[in-house]
Amino acid sequence: MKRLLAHLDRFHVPFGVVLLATAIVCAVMVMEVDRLVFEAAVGRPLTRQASTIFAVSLVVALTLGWSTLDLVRRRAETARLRQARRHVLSAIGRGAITMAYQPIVDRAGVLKGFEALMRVRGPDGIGPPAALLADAALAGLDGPLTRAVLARVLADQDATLGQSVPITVNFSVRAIRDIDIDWLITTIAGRGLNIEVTEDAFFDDDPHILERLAMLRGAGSRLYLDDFGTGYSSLNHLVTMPIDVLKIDQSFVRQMDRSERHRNLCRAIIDLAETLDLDIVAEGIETQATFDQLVAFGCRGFQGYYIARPMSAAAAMGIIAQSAASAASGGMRTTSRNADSALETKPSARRTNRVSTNPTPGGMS
Ligand code: G
Ligand code: MN
Repeated sequence: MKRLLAHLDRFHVPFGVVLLATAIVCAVMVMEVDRLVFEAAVGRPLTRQASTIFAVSLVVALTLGWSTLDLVRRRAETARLRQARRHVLSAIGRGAITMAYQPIVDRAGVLKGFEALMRVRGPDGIGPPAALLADAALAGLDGPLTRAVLARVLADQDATLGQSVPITVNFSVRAIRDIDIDWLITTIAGRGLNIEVTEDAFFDDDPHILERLAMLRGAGSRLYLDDFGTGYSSLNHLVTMPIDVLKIDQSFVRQMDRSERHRNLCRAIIDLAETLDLDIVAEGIETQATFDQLVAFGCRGFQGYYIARPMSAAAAMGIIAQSAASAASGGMRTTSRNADSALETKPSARRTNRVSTNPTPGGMS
């Protein structure tokens, strides 16, 4: 059967032909059934020839029917894969990958860095990357896509952002597995580029992935564990894996204002990070109340629409320049134990926040 399917596939036998053959065999089978029923009804002994034809045609019809279905399924899969591949390669080829940068600040509103977020330039403007990421995963093109992202980030650093402010880049497990590790290490080392991975990077304890993550860390990248609390990792991973920073998932943070359970959960994650000597960033902060609450819990990094929306490299450059100017004029402390007074006396958080409420110049969320 496998060989028959392979032949049909190899010679690209049109479905029409396979279907026609199936139909003819089915017709023969129905005629034979009809004859057998008639013979049984009139009490005539069943002829061996009729039973044999019936049995053979039944087997052939089932085989052909099954092969047809399997062929249709496999060809649809191949077509989908080809389409995904074309989608990703053409996006890379025509330079449609662009980056948005979302600030991460400390409790005093002082800029700590940016998360680089992929965006895709299309005919209707700049859009989210979800479809492209899904197609890259399907077509096994995570590596090339991530290389294109890194190329964009490097170009943005060279053109506008510089290397004074740390930037985190998101990596899928497949990208970490597929990408040329020597190239990656040379590319990110010394450029202030950090790596954000989700918990599935540690899910199967793949020694190859862990080894690569450790190498990147050795080269100077900080390792962020993204969407913490939503993946599959066991708490054991937090102590055995090479991680520097936990990022509390935005689905928890966004519910803090409404739900005491979520507030408690966020506080517990912050305490856990503190206990394990990990840095901690909350993402998805959308309100002042959430921000204040997280400050009270001892959170150290803050990211979300309330702080600033993801923005173009040019707009991010503006924030870096403002931040450098405030630091130079002594108007900004990098550590403060009292967030409220820090916010009153330090305009940086509000200034950054103005970008969030007025996304038009560089807004790319
Ligand atoms: O989990 P990850 O870091 O990959 O999520 C980043 C995504 O979340 C980005 O696409 C970004 O636009 C979006 N995002 C960032 N901050 C906020 C926020 O405060 N609220 C919401 N709803 N989405 C946000
Ligand atoms: Mn992320």
